[in-house]
Amino acid sequence: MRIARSMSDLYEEHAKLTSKYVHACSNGHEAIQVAAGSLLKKQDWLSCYYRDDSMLLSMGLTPEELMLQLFAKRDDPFSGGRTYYSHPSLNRDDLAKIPHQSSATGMQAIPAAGVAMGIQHREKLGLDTHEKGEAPVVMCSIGDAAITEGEVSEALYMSALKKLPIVWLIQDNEWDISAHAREIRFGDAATMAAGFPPIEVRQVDGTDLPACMALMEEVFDTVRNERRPFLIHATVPLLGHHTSGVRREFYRDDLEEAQLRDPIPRIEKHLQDSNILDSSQITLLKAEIDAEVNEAFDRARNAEEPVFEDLLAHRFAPTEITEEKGTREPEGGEITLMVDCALHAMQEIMSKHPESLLYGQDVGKRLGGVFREAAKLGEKFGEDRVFNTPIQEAFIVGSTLGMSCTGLRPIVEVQFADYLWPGLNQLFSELSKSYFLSNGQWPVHSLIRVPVGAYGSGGPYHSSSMESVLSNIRGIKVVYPSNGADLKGLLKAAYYDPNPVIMLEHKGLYWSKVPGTEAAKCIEPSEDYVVPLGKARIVTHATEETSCTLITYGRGVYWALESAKQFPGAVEIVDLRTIVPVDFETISESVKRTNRCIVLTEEPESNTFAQALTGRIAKECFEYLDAAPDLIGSEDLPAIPLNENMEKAYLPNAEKVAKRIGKLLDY
Ligand SMILES: Cc1ncc(C[n+]2csc(CCOP(=O)(O)OP(=O)(O)O)c2C)c(N)n1
Ligand SMILES: [Mg+2]
Repeated sequence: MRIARSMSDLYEEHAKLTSKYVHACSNGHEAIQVAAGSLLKKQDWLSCYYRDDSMLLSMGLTPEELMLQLFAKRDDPFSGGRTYYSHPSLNRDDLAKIPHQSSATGMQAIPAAGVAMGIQHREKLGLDTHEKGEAPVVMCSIGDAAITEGEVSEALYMSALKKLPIVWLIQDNEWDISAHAREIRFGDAATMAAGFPPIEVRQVDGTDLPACMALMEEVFDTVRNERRPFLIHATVPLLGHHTSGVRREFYRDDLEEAQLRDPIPRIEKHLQDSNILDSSQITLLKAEIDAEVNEAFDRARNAEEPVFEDLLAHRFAPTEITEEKGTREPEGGEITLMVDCALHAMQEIMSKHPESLLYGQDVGKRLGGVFREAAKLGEKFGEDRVFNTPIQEAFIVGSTLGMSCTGLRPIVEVQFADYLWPGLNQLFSELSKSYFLSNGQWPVHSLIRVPVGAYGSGGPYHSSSMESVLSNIRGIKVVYPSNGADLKGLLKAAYYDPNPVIMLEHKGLYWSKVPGTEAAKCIEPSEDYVVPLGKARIVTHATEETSCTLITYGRGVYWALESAKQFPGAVEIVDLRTIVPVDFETISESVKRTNRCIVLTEEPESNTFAQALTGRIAKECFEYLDAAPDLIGSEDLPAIPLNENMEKAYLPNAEKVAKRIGKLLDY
């Protein structure tokens, strides 16, 4: 406690220097944090928030390690200078593990519950065994205002539903930033947790170190043995600034009163009253700590800065699958629907890898997915590996981060692309940034399957495309197969890829029911067949002198094939197969051969991935082009109407595409 206070005093003394990068400190919260942190063993997991510096010190990190992050230095052990003070990511064998977490308040709750769910599944599947009383615990620490975030409720709910081995620690200082508890909440964290009865709730004066230690020891011990969730509501005063930028004197009117609850004089008095230390020993100890902290401060301040090469490291974790391998069309292979190619790929993955799991809405054994895309997987692999979740897209997406940290390989489904939106925050704030911001410590193996696209009057909320939004989330890969063979090969490659991968699967192609999409069903490739992410496929080669390249993906491949029939030998169709990373090499080689191109997408044209790609081709292939690259997409409208004729009119079709090909070839 004294070390943390000495550090924050020093930061305040050197405010000009230390507030170059924003930071927050634990003044007033030290006792509960020290009690919690000191119980974390190396098998445990911590998910904390920006005010937890005392917790980090008490779990075994040094002041210098923390200060290297304060100054965003190259040797910052958490992020290599990429993220703020007290935003730890740690994957070391000697200390509790800390997955990456963002600065978004409360958003660490779902990944933390995901870790606990991973631990639970590993125990159920027999992948881990523990000595009695040594089983791992996940602790997730959150501020009192942050728990009102909706995603926290999803996480609490799942921890209650599944009885996960997690300790929720709520540090209640009654302040949001400047909004006070009186304005923004009724009751407190304990009131809220009462709505989740399987969570046992405890309350403690978070300034009373012996009381905090006793409670924490009891709770940790129970969770290690009984494997069930707890929530601890600790009341604390906020003594320091909200952050170095938002200073207490701007708005606080309760500082004098808060000061009376300072946990440090309280523990000093306790030490003296109990004859553990006398006042001169305390003074001496404080002087020693101050000297140590000062030295650490100087070392951290003068440490090396990151260099340019550091900036570009850890964009994506390297994958082993870089070549197409296996047999795409095995002899005697059967023509198989696209949806079944995926199902068979899942079966093969799950048979081979006990660490793989499938979860989402309705994927469990009763239905096996609303498209029957997971049919029989529940029966085959059991409910510890294939299971239904509540309707919680944020949890479905965000929990994969935690599951992946435990060594499991989650495959999840979001029922329709239109319902990925509630999960987008986790994808953007947590999954996509984990590998980069943890300086390579926490890649996220997460495969998210999403049925997408319009056909057969799916209507406005079951038909949307969303690859452009996804392609804007840097740090994830986006795959979009157009046929069963590619779906199988890409699904395998995506499973082995140590990055978050979104697999967009067009519902209209699943059964090849839509006229013109028969080729989506094809001979099923061999079990070892893989298609590397980021490699396009040339579907038809142009042989005519005057020709064009038609770049597309998903459903677009079939509009392209149909329209190209009117121009034999003149259209080279490139099926991208992967949106991110895009195979620009294949695109530009083709465009350089044909000198004309069209990009075709199911999305409305404006502000899309396809439009950006058209611009890139115009720029990078300019000298080879005989005409401006064209772009074809859907009508620029907020939704896809239900009515069959309106849906048809909204989408591109072979006729519309053929007209534009004709125009381009005539140019
Ligand atoms: C999603 C999100 N919204 C808003 C913010 C801005 N913000 C940062 S800290 C904070 C207050 C959080 O208060 P609390 O959870 O009680 O923690 P305390 O700082 O009091 O310890 C807010 C609103 C944020 N970081 N993330
Ligand atoms: Mg607060």
